Amino acid sequence: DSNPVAKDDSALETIVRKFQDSMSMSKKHKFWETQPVGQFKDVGDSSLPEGPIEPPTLLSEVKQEPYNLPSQYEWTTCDMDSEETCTEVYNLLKNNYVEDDENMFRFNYSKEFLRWALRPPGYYTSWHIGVRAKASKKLVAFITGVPARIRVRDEVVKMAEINFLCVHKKLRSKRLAPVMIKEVTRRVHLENIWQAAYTAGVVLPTPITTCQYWHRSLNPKKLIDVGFSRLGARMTMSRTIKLYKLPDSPATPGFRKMELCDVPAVTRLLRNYLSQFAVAPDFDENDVEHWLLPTEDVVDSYLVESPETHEITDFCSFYTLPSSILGNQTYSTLKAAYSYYNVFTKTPLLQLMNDALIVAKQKDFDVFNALDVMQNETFLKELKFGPGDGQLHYYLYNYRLRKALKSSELGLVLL
Ligand code: MYA
Repeated sequence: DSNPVAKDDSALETIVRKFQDSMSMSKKHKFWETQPVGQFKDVGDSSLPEGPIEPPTLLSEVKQEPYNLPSQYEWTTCDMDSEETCTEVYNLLKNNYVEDDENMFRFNYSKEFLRWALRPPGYYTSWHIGVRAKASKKLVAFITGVPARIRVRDEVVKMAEINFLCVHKKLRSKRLAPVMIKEVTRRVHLENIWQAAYTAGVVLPTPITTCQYWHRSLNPKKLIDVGFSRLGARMTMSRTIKLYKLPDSPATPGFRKMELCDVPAVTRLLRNYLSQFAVAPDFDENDVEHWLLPTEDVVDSYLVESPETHEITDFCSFYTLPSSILGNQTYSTLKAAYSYYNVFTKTPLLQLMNDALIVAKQKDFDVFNALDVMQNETFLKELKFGPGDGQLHYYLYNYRLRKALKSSELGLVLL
């Protein structure tokens, strides 16, 4: 998951949000208080050790039957290979998944994206969990996990990345989400995996870090027309269009699309780069081939190959995640690119990301989004990104960190 598409932030919205977050820290979490996650009461207690909160149990002690659902509903495993099932999942999410705070936009993950996100190396079909109404067989809820190796400081931990938790709008607030979370946990445990990573726009016990979304307008007129951004003070439309204008083609010599033969070099580059962050994926060549080799309308990756030495020195990538525009006469979709993994050794990061903006513009994206993770803060303001109102909280399940990270210490981007 992630977070709402976010629009221009204002100082007042920031204050209101900080107040709401502090209120939600004092709120009771009937479900989350029972789970092995960092609890709010323990924030600041540096005597607690880093690492797993609970030890693994014997596999024979893991509950063998699924959790009980309310009697009108049944579990289903969603085979994303099936065109029919994939369409059902796509439609559930298209109509019921994450919206921004003002309900102007809703994520519209494509079917190809969902297949990519849910079928990485070593994936388990049993972790793609749906709930159907028994009578109509209609898909009404969904949650997924995919396996990942995530390094936390010096330890590489096998985890599940949990995403796409969704309950149909008509079935909200009936405590279905906790049952779904317990069921995915059970199925992850059955594979002898005891930790998980996930993100959410809501504050739960307890974020390992909180990130902010930043947005770089590529098509400012459309963004203003649909209410994604506002015309700045003392700005006209034509000045705004000029402000965000970009060159027609990338500036860096040797900048080109990543290809299959680049997988070993990109893996080395990325592994070396990610080693500086406290929490980051431990990617091998298979992971890089899956997650970073370009897939049309899903993920784009570019690199810099030195024209002299043919050495691969820099890399940038972004994924495609459109949002439906709710209730606009003229436009139905916002085409958004999301910054993914970027590595620089020779090309300045600012120049590399400016080239990423240029290719995103060539591909007709309306906006380029980035979190303030890794070294992104060093280019956001300079490249005319503006802060959004979307916060994204990162969480680990059954793994404690002594204290929260700065967003720049995080080397992990979830979809
Ligand atoms: S984040 C994206 C989440 N999806 C959306 O925002 C889409 C739109 N919203 C919905 O579909 C529903 O509102 C959802 C909640 C399904 C979110 N993460 O059933 P309820 C807690 C975790 O009455 P509903 C993503 O996909 C809430 O605090 N918990 O509520 C990552 C309360 O618990 P407590 C959440 O609104 C998901 C309880 O649920 C979230 O009908 C990671 C209320 O349940 C949330 N986003 O349904 C999941 N929202 O009383 C955790 C609400 O304690 C994975 N809640 O406060 C954990 C690791 C598992 C694997 C472990 C392996 C070892």
